[in-house]
Amino acid sequence: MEKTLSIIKPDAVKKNVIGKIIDRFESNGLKIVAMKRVLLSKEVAGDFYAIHKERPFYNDLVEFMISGPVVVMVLEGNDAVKKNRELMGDTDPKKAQPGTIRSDFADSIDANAVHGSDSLENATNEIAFFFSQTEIH
Ligand code: IDP
Ligand code: MG
Repeated sequence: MEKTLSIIKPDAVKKNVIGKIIDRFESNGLKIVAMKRVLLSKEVAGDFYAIHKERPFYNDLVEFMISGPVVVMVLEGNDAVKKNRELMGDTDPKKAQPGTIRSDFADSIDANAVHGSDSLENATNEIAFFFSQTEIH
């Protein structure tokens, strides 16, 4: 069993498709073992995406992530990291396979509906960034 971090981004929360996205996870064998809806501060969003600090889109990404509430979740299941990335689809919704979350619910590469950890190591760090052990069951 693996755990991974998922974030439903402000664009998808505004579209009122939290339930539809969560259904993709639950229908594909992933279980939500922690969840909260939060409005990130600039500092927290900036820290979370610190690995992208040198990328040209970093400031826009941080501004976007604080533009409205997000839903942060820990997903658990077999191969959870890879399975979540498959369900999400390509970073660019226009390149994402039909039937993936980003293809179905996202409009652009900067407003792309969901975040998902890209490795087991990053998943462990990202989960600890948002949740204490007592919040994961
Ligand atoms: P990922 O979310 O598919 O793992 P990353 O390369 O880790 O993609 O990028 C993190 C986030 O930064 C993306 O989800 C997207 O919101 C944003 N992003 C990535 N590349 C670009 C870009 O070329 N232009 C604008 N935003 C981007
Ligand atoms: Mg990434």
